[in-house]
Amino acid sequence: MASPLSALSMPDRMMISYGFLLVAITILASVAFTTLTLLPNQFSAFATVPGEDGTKIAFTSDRDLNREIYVMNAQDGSNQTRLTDNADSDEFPTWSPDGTKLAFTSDRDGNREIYVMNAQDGSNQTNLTIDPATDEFPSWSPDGTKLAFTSDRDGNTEIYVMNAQDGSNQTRLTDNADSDSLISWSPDGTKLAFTSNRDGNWEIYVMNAQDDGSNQTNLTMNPAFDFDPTWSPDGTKLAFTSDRDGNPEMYVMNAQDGSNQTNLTDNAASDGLAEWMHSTR
Ligand SMILES: [Ca+2]
Ligand SMILES: [Ca+2]
Ligand SMILES: [Ca+2]
Ligand SMILES: [Ca+2]
Repeated sequence: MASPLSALSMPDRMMISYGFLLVAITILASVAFTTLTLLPNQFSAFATVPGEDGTKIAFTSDRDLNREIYVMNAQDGSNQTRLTDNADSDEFPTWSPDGTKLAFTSDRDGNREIYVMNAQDGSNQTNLTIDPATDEFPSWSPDGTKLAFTSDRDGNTEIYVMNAQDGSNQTRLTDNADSDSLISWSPDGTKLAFTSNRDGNWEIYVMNAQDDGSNQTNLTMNPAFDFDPTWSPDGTKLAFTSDRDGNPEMYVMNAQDGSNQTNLTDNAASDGLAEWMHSTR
């Protein structure tokens, strides 16, 4: 494993200007550039994901000498409980929509796989992917029945879906020689937004989630670095990060056709890595 900085092929200006967002950028970049990176030791706890009802946070820590997944009470950090316990890296926990399960990545079986476990106590840790390639970054469908993920099992980073219950029906949705990653489900579960460099630079795409990835459409169509889409709760808009105006800014656009791409932050500092507030929680 290389260090994060040396492993990343992200343009230097992005790495320098993001500063405090380095940790998140490192995670994103490890997807976008199919490079697995180890985060610096000083980031002992670097990944947080709120539970469905907002009362718990799952996170990753190396406090017990290697990366394990923990949960704690979101309000005050009490009841920090380790859910995984093995000598290899367990990380990137993400809550199922009903808050009962956590999907995560682990290399305990010799390569990166996607696991699920019961969020309550870490029981039933199950390897869903079982493939010698690098399988990572699981993303739950809104109804909790499917997990989208990335894998390089077919030679480069592609997006796949599988049944969340048992890993059956692992289906490739993208098929090209470049990288496809950073998946975001539309709120109704019918579409996936993602980032790809198939057209020569990083762009935001959407595709149908339910019929093997049809209608893959480039929404941004801009020579700059456009990445990390996230849907509005009503499914009509996508927020994303772009450096088209000289430094990373937060943009929104219409999810249907990429129209009305608007810079929301518009300042000299670095802005990005958005998460849209859920209107129904
Ligand atoms: Ca571990
Ligand atoms: Ca694997
Ligand atoms: Ca690809
Ligand atoms: Ca672009």
